[in-house]
Amino acid sequence: QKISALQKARYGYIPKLPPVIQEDLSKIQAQLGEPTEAVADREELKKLFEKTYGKPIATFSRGSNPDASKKRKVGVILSGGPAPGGHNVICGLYDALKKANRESVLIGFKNGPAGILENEYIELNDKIINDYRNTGGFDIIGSGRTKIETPKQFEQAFKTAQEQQLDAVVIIGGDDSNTNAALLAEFFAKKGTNIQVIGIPKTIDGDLKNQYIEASFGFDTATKVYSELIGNIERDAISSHKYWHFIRLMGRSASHIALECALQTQPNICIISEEVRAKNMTLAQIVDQITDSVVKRAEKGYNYGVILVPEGLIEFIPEVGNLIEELNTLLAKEAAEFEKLEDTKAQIDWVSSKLTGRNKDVFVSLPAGIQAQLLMDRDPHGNVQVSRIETEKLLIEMVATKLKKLKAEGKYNGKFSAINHFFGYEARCAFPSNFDADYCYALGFTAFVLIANNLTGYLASVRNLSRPASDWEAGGIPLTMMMNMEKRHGEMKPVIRKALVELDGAPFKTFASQRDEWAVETCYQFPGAIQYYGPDDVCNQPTKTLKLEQET
Ligand code: FBP
Repeated sequence: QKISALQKARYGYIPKLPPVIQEDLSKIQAQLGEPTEAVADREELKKLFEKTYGKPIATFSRGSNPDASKKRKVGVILSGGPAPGGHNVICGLYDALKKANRESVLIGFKNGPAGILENEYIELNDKIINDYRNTGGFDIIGSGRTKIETPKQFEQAFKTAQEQQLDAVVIIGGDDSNTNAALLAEFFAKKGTNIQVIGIPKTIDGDLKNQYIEASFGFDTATKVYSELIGNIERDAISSHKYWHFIRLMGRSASHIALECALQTQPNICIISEEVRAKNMTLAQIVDQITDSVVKRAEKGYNYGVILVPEGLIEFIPEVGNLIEELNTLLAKEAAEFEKLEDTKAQIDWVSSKLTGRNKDVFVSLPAGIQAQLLMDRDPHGNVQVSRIETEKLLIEMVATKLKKLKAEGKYNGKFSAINHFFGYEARCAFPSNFDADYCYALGFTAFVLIANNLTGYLASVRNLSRPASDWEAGGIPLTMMMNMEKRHGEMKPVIRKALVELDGAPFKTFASQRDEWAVETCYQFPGAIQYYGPDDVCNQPTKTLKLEQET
């Protein structure tokens, strides 16, 4: 198989590690702090996680851990959407395992959590690992969105772990997959076994973070790729002066991706879903905000612009959010009846007849295309598949209608020609930036050190990320500490709390302090493509979000 010149060059890249984990592994000891508490719903969670609730935070320091060199067998799972750097997590885990004991074995469960349920796996070896170092994608073993949920599935996972004689399972996933990791750790502990479960914070969405987990891997690379593309479109806009570009960006719920891209590219408008919810904005108000910028720019002779729309927006508009909540419960409860309906039209009619009050009015007022998209299958975690709802088209349609009205009233005299884009899958498998390559390799190593210190129910953590890797600190955060109870499929479930954009945080405030100017003037910035080789300020910079968060 022929490989590209860049892939060949990236094989030679040596990821940087935090100093403490560069040590001889038998000299790294986990230091345990005080017991911890969950972010909310502590009593319910204590009952659900009898064995694993409230563990202390773990940090690493020089000491003695003769157990590290024990021969081990570990299984690894890639879960959910791909994120750049996943291969390096596996490489880091493999290298650490083999460094501690050459006889140890790493198996990769195939195609996500389904792999452990069905005992489908491959044994990883030097050849396979070397072929995937510093590459994007999750194709080394494949990924999937199966949820380990039912008692039968937990038993199946346990059976596989026992048959395989695993010492530990490492789950590389987002908030939902790490919720699974916490449940599995508890299940194994209740079974009286020592099989450990360690999670790794993955997702381009950037919403698996908190005081201790500074970033999920993949966010850095994905936002750099999207920002490159947005910058290129901005340059096209100022070259040809023809179009308003409406760009929807992946990120499911939170607007971290849109905000980071806005900070990098300074578009005319970037909608932040969390602000829409906080201000209880209606769809009509969002349309007014965009229209206002279009009108003002037209007065200056700029009949072009760039608008960023986070894909989660639709759920955060309070009136649409309420509608989606009622729809989720309705579709979960009356799934059998819904499935019998012949076509989309029948589904829309049936749903319209079942909805109540204001939700019904909102649903009926939406274009048929969006109505149909709102009824599409939920993912296995019960979430609406927002990546398939074309909010940017909805906004274009509504802005165009509003501008027509203003034109008729003599309040607008420009030209509005809009183009819609969706940037999502383009970035999830990019070659990881140096930051993600280093961070992920360090997370893989960290997972091993947690295992070697007999810990279970932890998320690997590497901190101090806005500083050079020589200042990074590795450790583990108990999974139950990040959990609360939320409604899923109409039922209350334990889940890791998603981190949304904080409106009093530095990234949002920095954006908000400049956006009025961006809305009217042309202040675009062109970040260009990710650079892997060159000066530090070009190729070794973390995201603006991380820098701003850590400066304050
Ligand atoms: P994860 O949370 O699994 O990392 O996935 C993130 C994501 O890329 C979201 O941004 C997007 O909404 C979703 O996956 C798309 O899912 P799918 O890959 O199933 O189309």
